[in-house]
Amino acid sequence: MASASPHSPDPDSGAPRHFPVVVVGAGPAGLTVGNILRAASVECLVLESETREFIEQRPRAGVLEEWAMRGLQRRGLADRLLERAQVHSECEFRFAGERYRFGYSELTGHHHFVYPQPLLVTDLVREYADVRGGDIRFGVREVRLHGLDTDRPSVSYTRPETGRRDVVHADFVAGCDGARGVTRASLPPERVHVSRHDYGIGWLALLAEAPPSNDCVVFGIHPDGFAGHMVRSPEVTRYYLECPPGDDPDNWPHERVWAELRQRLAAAGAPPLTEGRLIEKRVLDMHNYVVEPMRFGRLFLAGDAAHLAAPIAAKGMNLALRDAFLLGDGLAAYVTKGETGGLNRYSEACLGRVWDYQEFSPWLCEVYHGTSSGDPYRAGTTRARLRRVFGSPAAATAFAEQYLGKDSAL
Ligand code: RFL
Repeated sequence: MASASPHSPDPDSGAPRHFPVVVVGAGPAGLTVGNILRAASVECLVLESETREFIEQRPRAGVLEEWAMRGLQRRGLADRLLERAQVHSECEFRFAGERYRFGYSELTGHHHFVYPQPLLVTDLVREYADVRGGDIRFGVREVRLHGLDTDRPSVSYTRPETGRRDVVHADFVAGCDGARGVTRASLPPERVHVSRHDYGIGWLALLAEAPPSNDCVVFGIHPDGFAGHMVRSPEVTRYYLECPPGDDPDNWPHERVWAELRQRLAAAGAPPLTEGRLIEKRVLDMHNYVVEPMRFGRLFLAGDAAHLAAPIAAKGMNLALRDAFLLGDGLAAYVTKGETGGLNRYSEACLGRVWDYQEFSPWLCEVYHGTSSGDPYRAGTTRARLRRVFGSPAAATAFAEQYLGKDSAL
């Protein structure tokens, strides 16, 4: 624990404590909400099931949209990001043995920022716990939510050190515990609607201890299956390979991975792939979902807890940050000034953008996978989409706007 609320009893006394906000989950969403609240001098408690070391190293996303970076910057959360992130302005499609550069910054004036998620989480934890004096408990077990539709909800959890069960009272609970958390599961099924889309494909997600093999992101569209090359850092590169859903990563030994990557990313004049040890190899279950509304009583869901976007268009962390900006600002305005507007509008304000990105994801997924589907009709429509993006300035600009994410002043 980093600090105790001055208004609460001794945390070890066993007496229930009260926080205006309890945040479940210390990912990008939960830590951003916590940081916004601490900047407004609102007491909050963040509960995280993993250790600090674990969350600071968990590899995942890497691409931040420009509005998300600016939103972090406005809240004093982007100093290290701005020093260390790579700024990208192009991506590359490879198909039929050719390379096609797509300069999205030239079309829109906006960029992508490449900053690995573990670095962002490290920055956010440091700022929340060490700089802004926020209260955070790592390694908690069996988190349970109670009385969400009352004015006095509470959260109980088991402390890792003692095995003791603690109860904290709250005015609000922020459910930021990701796709496998408990907060979404606490919603009464009859009060929410969950929409789901399964892509029917798998992706082998790889991290290679190797420098990038190209100066930008590459999408390899190939009859044998999609392959992706994602820049992460000068030492580590993320790759993806389309595979059957539910495939076993053990079916993909080092030699097979690199042979498939070379084959699917091949194009005239392309630099050779720089191979390296594979430090992560997992098969992703490619699906999306959206929970509506994102609020139930005193519980507000944010990030992957509320909506999932398979990493096809690199949107998940960006959406998690957008929710967190809206929720953090809404909670701070309510607790410090009694303003209810932000919280009342929260779910609707988030869901517009969520559905916008959800719509783009299957569209792009079809561009990646139509050629390898074995269906000549889907392969034909994929070629038509690519021809349009590279042949029509209007289509190129529309694609660039969706790929980069809409600009917004959050
Ligand atoms: P997170 O990051 O999953 O954080 C949730 C936190 O809650 C904790 N937790 C609990 N804590 C207490 N009690 C419980 N019962 C709990 N259950 C879970 C977890 O340990 C964790 O610390 O959710 P958040 O904050 O909503 O952030 C979402 C993003 O992490 C996610 O959308 C992105 O990683 C998705 N994603 C990408 N998004 C992008 O915007 N750009 C990308 O380039 C990108 N690449 C990716 C990705 C996701 C990937 N995977 C692993 C699916 C690449 C990959 C491979």
